[in-house]
Amino acid sequence: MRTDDVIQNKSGGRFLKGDVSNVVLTTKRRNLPPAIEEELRTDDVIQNETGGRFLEGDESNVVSATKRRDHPPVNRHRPPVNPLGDYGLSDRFVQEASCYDGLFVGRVSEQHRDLYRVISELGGLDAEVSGKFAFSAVDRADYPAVGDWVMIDRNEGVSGNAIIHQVLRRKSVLVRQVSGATNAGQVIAANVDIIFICMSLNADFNLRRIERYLTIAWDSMATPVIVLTKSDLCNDLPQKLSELASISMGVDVVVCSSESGDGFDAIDNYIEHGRTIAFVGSSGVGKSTMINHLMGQDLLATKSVRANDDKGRHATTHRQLLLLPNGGIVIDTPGMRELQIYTGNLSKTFEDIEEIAASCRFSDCTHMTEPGCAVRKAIDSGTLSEKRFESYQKLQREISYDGLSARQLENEKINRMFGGKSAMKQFMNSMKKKNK
Ligand SMILES: Nc1nc2c(ncn2[C@@H]2O[C@H](COP(=O)(O)OP(=O)(O)O)[C@@H](O)[C@H]2O)c(=O)[nH]1
Ligand SMILES: [Mg+2]
Ligand SMILES: [Zn+2]
Repeated sequence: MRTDDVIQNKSGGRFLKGDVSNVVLTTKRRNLPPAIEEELRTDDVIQNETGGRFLEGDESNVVSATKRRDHPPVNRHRPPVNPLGDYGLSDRFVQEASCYDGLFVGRVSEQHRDLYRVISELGGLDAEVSGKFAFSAVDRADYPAVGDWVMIDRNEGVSGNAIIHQVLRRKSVLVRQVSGATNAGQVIAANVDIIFICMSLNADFNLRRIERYLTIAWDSMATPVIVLTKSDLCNDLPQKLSELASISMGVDVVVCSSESGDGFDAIDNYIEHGRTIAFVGSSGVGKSTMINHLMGQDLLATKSVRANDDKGRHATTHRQLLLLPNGGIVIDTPGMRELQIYTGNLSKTFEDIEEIAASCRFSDCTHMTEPGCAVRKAIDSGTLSEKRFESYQKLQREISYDGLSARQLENEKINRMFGGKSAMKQFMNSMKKKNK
């Protein structure tokens, strides 16, 4: 901490007292991990000054601006609009960003291997992570992903790539397991509010796949919506919808066609200024076509589908974040051939099964051969589909941590952190010595 920071901090504290935005800040701080808490403390005034700049034009500002009227007027010389507000920069990120003196906040809009496209207040920049960042990254998931808010060293595209120094805490993150690797998560998109789980109403329609997507969606902290595409190609919609109803508890379902334009009124209801929607689903279901429709132009490449085969080849090759002309943000993703689950929230997706299982005679029933198994009974009587139960079991096995006992979980954590128990003991001992 530099000495001028301290002085700023002291005088800043006085200002903050009368400022309502401080109340928000104090409340928010409680949820911050210790490391960030530490950083915040030294930077109160910067919060007040640069933080204010971002607030203008931000939707969350509407509330605080009203509150502020009975307080000293805020700086009138701030730019009247905040372009990053359109990209979803909310109070939460403004507060965190203001901890980084001398850096600028931006949102990752594209990723091409190690090169990122970042939208800053003054426009788009090519960027890469700093050496220090790369060195301290433990996991692939620590790296910036599309949708992330990052701190960069410049605001304009002068002299080479901008340098990304920090990824701000994600409010939601959509992760999938990288094929082959154990426990290596790949971030599909970050800071997403709504996930459109897209599935076409012809050959692609598959309930088990929707369960898969729902499971990672619920775990991401974003809200899933099931979007059934290509309704123009479907002639048994009622049948499909009733099948879907058995697995989509509590999730909105929208039926649409980019061909006829049907259902886009319903899609529009989810679009809102500053809100981010990620489109996920198999390749060829029509994600990019939908986004083009919403953009009002053929911005994204789409692939024509071969006759009698709705697979289509990959047209979307990378994830991309776009601003819709009337507000709202969308993220297009390439189709994922195999969607493995990194972590997932099965309880939400399979609420029905867990409810039935609650009346099994044994609380640790595996629903295989135990007497008094309510799940088996439900399957036998036809109230629960065997297929759905199998899907539940399969996903349960895939999820690396779920289903492990508390002790196994603890061991798993130790393995991840230290590489094993003896390594942990060594580490503990060396810490003890140091503290003497
Ligand atoms: N019949 C029909 N075809 C569609 C519709 N939406 C997309 N397609 C076609 O499906 C193919 C794949 O679409 P695309 O947007 O590239 O799928 P993505 O891989 O999910 O992005 C393209 O040939 C589109 O023209 C639709 O609503 N109806
Ligand atoms: Mg596409
Ligand atoms: Zn049971």
